[in-house]
Amino acid sequence: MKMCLRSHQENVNIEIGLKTEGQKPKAKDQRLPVPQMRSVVVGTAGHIDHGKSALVRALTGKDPDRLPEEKRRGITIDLGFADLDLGDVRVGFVDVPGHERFVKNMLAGAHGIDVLALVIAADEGVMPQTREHFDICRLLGVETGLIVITKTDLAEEELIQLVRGEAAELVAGSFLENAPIFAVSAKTGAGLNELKEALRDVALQVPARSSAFVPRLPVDRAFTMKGFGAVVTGTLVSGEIAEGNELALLPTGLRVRARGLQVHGSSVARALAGQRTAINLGGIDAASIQRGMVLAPLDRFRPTQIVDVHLDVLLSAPRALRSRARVRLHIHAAEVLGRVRVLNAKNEIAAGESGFAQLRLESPVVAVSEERFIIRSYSPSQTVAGGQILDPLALKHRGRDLAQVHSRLKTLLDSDRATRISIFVALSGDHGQRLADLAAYTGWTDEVLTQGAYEAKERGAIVDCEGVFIASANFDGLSRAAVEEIVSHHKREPLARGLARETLRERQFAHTPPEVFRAVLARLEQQGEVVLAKEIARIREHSLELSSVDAQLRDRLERAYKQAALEPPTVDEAMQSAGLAHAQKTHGRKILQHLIDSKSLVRVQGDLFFHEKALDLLKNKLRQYGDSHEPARAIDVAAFKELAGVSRKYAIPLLEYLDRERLTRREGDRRVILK
Ligand SMILES: Nc1nc2c(ncn2[C@@H]2O[C@H](COP(=O)(O)OP(=O)(O)OP(=O)(O)O)[C@@H](O)[C@H]2O)c(=O)[nH]1
Ligand SMILES: [Mg+2]
Repeated sequence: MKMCLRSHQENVNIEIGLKTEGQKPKAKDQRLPVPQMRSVVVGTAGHIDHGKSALVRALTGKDPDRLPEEKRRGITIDLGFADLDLGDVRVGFVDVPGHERFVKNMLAGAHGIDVLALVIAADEGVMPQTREHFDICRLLGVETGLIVITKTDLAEEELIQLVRGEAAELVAGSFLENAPIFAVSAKTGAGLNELKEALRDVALQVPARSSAFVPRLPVDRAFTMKGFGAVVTGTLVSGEIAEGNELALLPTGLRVRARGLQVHGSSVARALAGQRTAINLGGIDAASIQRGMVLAPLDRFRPTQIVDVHLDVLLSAPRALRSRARVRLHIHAAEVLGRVRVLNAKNEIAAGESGFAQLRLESPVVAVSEERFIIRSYSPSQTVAGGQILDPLALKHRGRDLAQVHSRLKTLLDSDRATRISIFVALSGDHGQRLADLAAYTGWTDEVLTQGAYEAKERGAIVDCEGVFIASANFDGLSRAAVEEIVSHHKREPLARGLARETLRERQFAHTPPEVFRAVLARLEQQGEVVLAKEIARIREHSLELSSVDAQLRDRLERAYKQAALEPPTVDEAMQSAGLAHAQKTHGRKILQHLIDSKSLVRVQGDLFFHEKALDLLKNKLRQYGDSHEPARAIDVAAFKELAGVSRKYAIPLLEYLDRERLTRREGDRRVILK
C-alpha cells in the first residue's frame, strides 16, 4: 500500500517554516549560512512499547509521535522526527514504530540512518521486533550504533544485567558487537547525559557520506501546507540540493522545483548529504506525491522493474527463498511487490544462506548498483532477506546463460568502480554506453564516472569512441567483422576499389552508434589494415591486379583516350574503339574505373574523361601563356580554345575543371592564370 501523508498541525510547528507563496524570498545573505557542523541521522529501533519515542522526547524535548491516532493509542504508527543540538553535532532522530504491523513504515525510515539506537526495555528484554529491526539495520548496511536499555526505573539491577547479556548475545559478530550499552530511564532522566555524550562521540566518528553520488532524496512524507503548497521530507542520502534546483520526481519523472529548503527547522539555501530535509516543491500537488518516490536531478536515473541482486536470507526466515515467491521489496522509502527468480540450479536460497537472484517488480523503482534493500514475504509480512543491487537495469536471463550471469554478478559483488563500469558497458554489447547511461546504473557524479571510465579504458577493458564506451571485446569483434566484410567485397568485386563506407555501415554497424563505426574505421586505418579513400574503404593489400585479357582491354581503352588527347571520346565511343561489345558494358565500366583509380584518366565532367597526360600538357601550356602575359595573366575563352586546340564543347568543361583545380580563376568572361 502506498501512503500519502497529509499534514497535521504538529508538522507545521516542528518542521516547516518555509516562505509562503507569493512572499518575497529573503535575500541570500540574510539566510542562515550553510550549516558546517556535523549532521547525522540517528534511527531508533526496537520492540513495541520499549520506550523509543519516550527516549527521543526525553533527549530532544520534542514528541516524535505527531498523529492524533498515535497519541490516542499510545503507540507509534508512522515515522516521527525530532532533532537535537549537541554543540558541534546536530542529530536528526528518526523514530520508528515497533509494532509488527508497521515494520514497513520502520523500513522507510531505517534506510537513511547513520547511527542505530537499538532500544530494549529493561523489564522485557530482547523481543521479536528487537531482532527484526536489528536484522533490518544490519542487512541495510548500517555500520554504527549503540544499544540503549530503557525503563531502568522499572527493573532491578539484576534484571538489567540479564538484559545486557541478552543484548550482547543478539549483536555478537555484527556491527554492534563492540557498541556501548547504556542503561537509561526516560522517566527519571537517569543515564541520559551519558547517552547524549556518547551520541556525540559516535556521531563524530560516523564517516562522511560518500561524495561520489549525485543528489537523491527518497520521500518519506508528503503533505500540503496551507500557503506553501506541496512539502516533502526525507533524508538526503547523497549530494546537495539547493533552493531553485529543478528536479525530477521519480519514478513518474515529473519536473518539480525546490522552492524552499529546511534543515532542522531552519531555512537554508542548500541541504547536504545526510541531513533530514524538508523541501517545498513548486510545480506539483502533494496528492500526487507518495512515500517512496525519489527526488533527483533531471535525466539522471532510470526507474527499473528488473534488478539482479545478491541476497542474504535470514537464518530466522521460516523457509528457503524460492523462485517465483511473491515478495515485497523495500528500497529506501519505497515498497513494491515483485517476484524472485533465484539464479542457481536449486532455484532456492536456504535460510541462513546467500545467493544471486533476479527480482521482477510489479511497479518501477529507482535503484542503483551497490544499493541495499530488504525483502519481506508477501503474506504474512515478515522480513526474510536483505540484499544489494548488482545490476539495476537488468534483462531477463535465459536458463542457458546462467553460468555467465553468475560469474558477472560475482564480479559485480566485489569489484572496484572501473570494473563495474566495464561490466555495465559490456552488457550493452555493440550499442555501447554513454556517461548518461552509466549514471543511471550507478548514481555516480560525472567526475567519478569519467575517472572510472578512464581507468577501465587504461586497463584495456573498454574503448572510448567519441564518448560512446564499448567493451574492447565488442570493439574487436566489430573491427573483425568490418575487415571480413571488406575482404569479401574485394573477392566479389575484384575490380572495384573497395566497399562504400555507407554500405559497410549498413551491413555491420546498423545497430551501432555512428561514433563506434567511425572509431572502428579510424583504428583500422591507424593500424594500417584498411585504407580509407573518400567514401571507400579497402584492405591495404587490395590491389587491382587484372587478368591479361582485362589488362589488354585496359590498355586499349587508355589508348583511345590518350590518342584523342583534349578531344576525348564518349564512354561508348571509347568502349567501341577498345573492341568491347555492348553486352560487356558493365565490365568495361569497371575497367574504366580502374583507369580512374590509377589516375590515368581524370573525370572532368560527368562522363567526360581526359587522359592525365593530355591534361598535364594543357596545364603546362597554360602556365607558359600566363608567364608571357604578365601582369594580367588573363585568357578568354577564344584564346583558350586556340591554345588548347579544342572546340567550345571541350573548352568550357576544361576551364571549369581548371578553376576547380585552382590553376585558373574566373573573372568576368576571362580566366586569370594563377601561379
Ligand atoms: N517507567 C518508564 N516508562 C517508560 C519509559 N520509557 C517509556 N515509558 C513508557 O512506556 C510506554 C511506551 O513508550 P513509548 O516511548 O511510546 O514506546 P515506543 O517504543 O515508542 O513504542 P512504539 O513506538 O509503539 O513501538 C509509554 O507509556 C511510556 O510512558 C521509562 O524509561 N520508564
Ligand atoms: Mg514510539
